[in-house]
Order: sequence, then C-alpha cells, then structure tokens
Amino acid sequence: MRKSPHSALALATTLLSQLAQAQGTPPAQPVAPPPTAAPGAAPPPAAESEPPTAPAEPTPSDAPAPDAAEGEPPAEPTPPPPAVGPSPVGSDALGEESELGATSSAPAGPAVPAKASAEDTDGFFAEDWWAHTRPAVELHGNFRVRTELYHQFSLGRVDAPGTAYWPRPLDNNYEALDGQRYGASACTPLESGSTTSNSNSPGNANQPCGNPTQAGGNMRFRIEPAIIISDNLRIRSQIDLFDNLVLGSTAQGNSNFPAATGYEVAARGGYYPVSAASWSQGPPISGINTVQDGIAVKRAWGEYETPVGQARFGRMPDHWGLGLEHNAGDDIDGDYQSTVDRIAFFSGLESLSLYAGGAWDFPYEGPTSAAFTAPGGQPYDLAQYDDVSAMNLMLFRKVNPQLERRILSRGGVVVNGGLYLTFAFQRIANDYSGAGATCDNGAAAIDCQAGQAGGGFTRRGFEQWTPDIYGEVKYKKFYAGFELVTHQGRFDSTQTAPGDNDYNNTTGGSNGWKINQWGFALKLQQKLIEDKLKLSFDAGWASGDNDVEGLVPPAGTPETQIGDRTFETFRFHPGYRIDLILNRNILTRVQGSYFFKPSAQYDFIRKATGMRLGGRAEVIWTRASQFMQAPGHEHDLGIELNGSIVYQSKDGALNDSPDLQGGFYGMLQYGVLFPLPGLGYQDAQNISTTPPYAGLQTAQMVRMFLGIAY
Ligand SMILES: [Ca+2]
Ligand SMILES: [Ca+2]
Ligand SMILES: [Ca+2]
Repeated sequence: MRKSPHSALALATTLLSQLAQAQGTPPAQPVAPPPTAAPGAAPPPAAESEPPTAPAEPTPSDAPAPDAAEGEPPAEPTPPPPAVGPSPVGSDALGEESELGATSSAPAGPAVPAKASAEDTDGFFAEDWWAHTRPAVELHGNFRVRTELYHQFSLGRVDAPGTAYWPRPLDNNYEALDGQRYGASACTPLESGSTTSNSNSPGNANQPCGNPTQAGGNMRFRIEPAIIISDNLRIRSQIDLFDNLVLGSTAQGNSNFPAATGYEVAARGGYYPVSAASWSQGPPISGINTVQDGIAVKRAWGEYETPVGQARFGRMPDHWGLGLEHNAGDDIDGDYQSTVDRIAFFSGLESLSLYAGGAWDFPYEGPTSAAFTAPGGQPYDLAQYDDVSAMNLMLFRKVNPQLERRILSRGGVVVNGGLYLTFAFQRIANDYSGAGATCDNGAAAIDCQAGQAGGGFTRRGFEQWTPDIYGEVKYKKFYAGFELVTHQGRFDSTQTAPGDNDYNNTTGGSNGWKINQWGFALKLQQKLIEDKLKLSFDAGWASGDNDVEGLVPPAGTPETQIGDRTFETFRFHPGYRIDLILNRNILTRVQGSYFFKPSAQYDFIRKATGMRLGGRAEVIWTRASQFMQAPGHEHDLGIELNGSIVYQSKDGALNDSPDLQGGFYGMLQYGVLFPLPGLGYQDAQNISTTPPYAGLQTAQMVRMFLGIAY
C-alpha cells in the first residue's frame, strides 16, 4: 500500500481526536495502528487514483479483525475515540480527581466488519475502502449513586436564608441577624434542648427544631452514544438520564401545577393523603413533581476528518488545560460542564507536534421566533444586536502520547502547552428578570408574542478578551502544569431593567465599566515507589475585588461596586474541584481567593489490569484575595482536611486499557472544615457571641460513591 500524501495530516487530526479526550486520561493506544496490512486487504487497481474520500492510511481496516486476532492482544481500536473539546493540551491527567477520570470518551472501537476478500470476487466493495460501511454504534458512559452527609455547613452563622452562603436546614429554627426566626417549630421541648422543660410529649411538640445535618443521595445515568458512520465521519452525543436526581424526590402523591406566582401543590389523592403514605417513586416530570425531566440531552455534535484537518459542529464539550476556564466536566464525579454551541476546525503538523484551531461560538442568541402557538418549522433569531458572539483561536503544542512515553523513558523532557484566545461581544441585551419580568413588561420570556420582547432592551456594550495560557513539563515521574487566564473587557452599562443605563459616571471618573480578572492554577506531582505513591502540590489564585462585599455574587444583578467601576473577581470553573466542603459546596467554586493544597495518595493494592485500592489525604488552606470581600474582612477563610478510600475494579468494558476507567468504582470520603475569621462576622458588626450566634462552628462531610464506568 503506498503512503498517502495526506497521512501526516490525517494522523495529526487523528491525534487531535485522541488527545482531546476530556480530563486527559491518556489513551493507552498508539495514535495510529501500525500498518500491518491484512492479506486480501489490498485495494483493487482502481485504488491508484485514490478516491478523494478514501481515508488516509493507516486505516483501522489494516488492523486485524477481532476474530483473526485470536489469542493476540486486542486489536487496536478503530477510529480514534471521539474527540472532546479543542483541548488536547493539558487536562488534569494527574491527581486524584482525574483518577475518576474520563471514561466517557474511551476509545474501545466498534468491531470491524468482516471484509470481502479480493479473491472472492472481481468486483470491489466499500468494505475494501472503509472499515465501517454501515453505521456502528459505540456506547460509553457511566452510572453513579452518591450519598452525602453535610454537618453544620452553615458554619454556625445566623444569616437570613436569602443572604447565607449555606442556608441552615429548614428543620433548624434560629433567629437570624434580621431579627426574624426561620425554620420548623414542631419538635418537643426535649428535642429542642429547652432549658425550661424536658418534656418529650408529642403533644407539646411546638418548639424550635435544631437539626444541623442534611443527608441524602443522588444518581445519574450517563450514556454517550457515538454513531460511527465511516472512518472519517461520526456523530457523538451525551445524554443524561435521571440527571442528579435526588433519591426520594419524586415520590407518588406530590404533584404541582402552575399558579399565579410559581407553582401550587395539588391536593393529595386519597391513597397518598400524607407523605408518610408514599411508598414508590414516579418518573421525574418537569413542572409536575420536579424541575427537570428524566432525560436530559446535553450534547450532540458531528466530527468530520478532512484531508487537511478535523471539522466539528454542534453542541459539544469544551476543555482546555487544567480546566480553570474551559472544563468539560466529564469525569464520573463531575457536576458542572462547559458545553458550547460551536463550529470549529482543527489542523496541525504532527511532525512538529503543533496544532491550530478556530471556533465560532454561539454563547447567547436571545429571543427566537419559537412559540407555543406555532409549533414546528424552523425558529429563527429575532434580533441580532442582542447576540453574545464569540470567536476562538487555539494554538498549541502537544507531543503524541506514544512519542511522549518514549521520550520520558529515555530520560527526556516533554513540554506541552498553548494559547486559547476568546473574544466575545454583545451590543444590547434583554436581561430583564425577576418579579414583573413578563412579556407584557418587555421581558424575553419563552412565550412572547411577536414584538413583545422589544421593549425590554438595555444598552450592554460588552466586549471581552480571554487569553488562556497552559503549559506542562514532564520529566521521568515528575509533572508540573500551570494555567493562566485573564478576562479583559468592558460593559457600557450593567443595568438589566428595560431602558436603564448607568454608562455615565456621575461621580466624575471615567464612564462605562471595566473587567479585569485574573486566574492562575499550578499543579506539581511526583510519583514514587513504582508509582504507588503520588505526592502532589496544588495551588491556585483568583483575583478578588476590593470594593465588593461578598465572595459569592448576589442573584439577579451584577455585584455592586462600592468604590470603582471595575469588576475584578475571577471565578474558577466550578468543575475545577479542590476539596469537599468549602470550595466545592459552600462557595461552589474557587472565587476571589487563593489556596494551597498538599496531598498524598497511596495505592495499597495496584494490579497491572488497572484494579486498585488506594487512600488519599489532602489539606486545603483557602484565603480571600481581598480581605474586604470576605464576610469577616479577614484573609483566612478556612483549613480543610479531606481523606478518601478508593476502590477501582476492572470488570467489564475497557479491560484492554489499564489507563481507562471501566468497571466498578467506589469511594468513601470524609472531610472536615475549620472555618477561620474570614468566614465569621466582622468585629464592627458587634454580633453577640452568646446564642443565637455562638461563633464559627466546624463543618463535616461524609460521602459514599458507587459508580460503574463503561
Ligand atoms: Ca439575537
Ligand atoms: Ca443572531
Ligand atoms: Ca471593583
């Protein structure tokens, strides 16, 4: 078989696909199968004038068919695993989070269809040209059930529920700073810790309840069907069933219907007059018994390998570097994802390990002509100035994983990295939301009649540049990676109510509003003792804003700038997890703070198949970047200790690759957070240290994870 002139580029795009797996579990397979042409696979003479659509070699069809490989190692997987995101570079291929890693885009190829032998016939068949002549479906994904116990996540603070970082449980009755009491009063004097009565009679159960603990479970079944149409053409998707469905949340007997404001609970039927009579779960139905249906289609996109690069189009994952800004969130324990509506093209030169890509994104389109009253047809965008549009450029160097292994084993150094640059803009906006935001008042609700939403626009004048630089160095068992991101831009006006405009600076400074935000993350890791021990150090920094009150932004409006007109709080992608309690749950992400995290992981049992039993310990110290922004006006927010026991089997799918997670995955975790003065009240607030506020309290968490990856 002669070498195709396109092979280098085809290889490059193949590589792109393979490298771009989310979260970066490095594929174990070589990028391209060795061209071991099977007997009878030689194309007919006509092949000399290669059809334009012929895949460049080496094609998967060169790999032995599964049945021909009896007793051999598994055939090299067929087409490259469906790619994820533009970001071959990076990925948190290290560290425990990624141990949970990216199963979903695993590359076990579909079976290669049997070939027609050239001896059998004078004709020639599509089978001679393509490994797949009929669409094949490849299925991956995962299933998980997670139970979690939160203890004292309010940290003992007594904020009103609407302003608390973590509102107290509903069955925790307390007097808040606003002087109001919140929470259930249906406990007995004994249960409520009354000092005047120790009665435990249900007849006296009208006292405040004081429960500090919340516990429950949730589940998700993720399927990622890929339709492999031919070697260079596929459709990929991600569908979640029971997407983070809270166990026990859709019990029979509870149904709702829309009311004048929000929803109203329908009268219970005779068989379920009280919740205690519920004994079975119903399917989740949005607006009836929950807020989200049982099937959530997250992504669907196409990938086409052209001779000069790969085109991707549709709704797809977006991942880059350590996941600070663009984070596909595809790990089995993930919740937040970067999913983009995008048309993109990638190309590169494998010999130089250099790649480039461009992408046109549709972050926000505004109201469309879709209407309940006119179903069907093709809805279209109703206004152009209100679009948030974005253009992306990616330039990066990524050494082919196979080559990388060779370099590292020879004691060489591998350097990968690149730039992901985004420019986004919007001229005017209809961002009217909250009470009164109806079509009649100009808001862009989903059921507006023609022309109705036109009155709700305000000036926005948004422009933002986001360069995201990633780099990594690998040497023997050492890894160092970093990512640096900044948002630089402006708003003309930050207002959201129709017609409001705050461009003019009445206090005399320059008009308009600026965006100046910086984020940085560092990851160091050394593997020791035959890779059983991993010592890691993570650090990160998100710029804060010294004239903003609060790390967590308020709902419904941009953060109030007390002094200047510059938004400076950087927020990590919430999929960038560093702990269990403070940054993951209470603050929901790293924002306006910096952290240091030393950790150690040790595998007690580790088999070549990938089965392992390990433990992990972490310390996370979090500080506010600007003390002014922390509730207590102090830098120190908290010190958290986390411990985990992890068990990974290698049953079932993906057994051919120890690096990919397949089979059962279980985890037990415990965390304790010692809050520091930055999370308390300021001295000037003069909060009594006697009840109801007794000072900051330690929070704890227990977690059990049961998962299956396939
Ligand atoms: Ca629009
Ligand atoms: Ca448009
Ligand atoms: Ca500011």
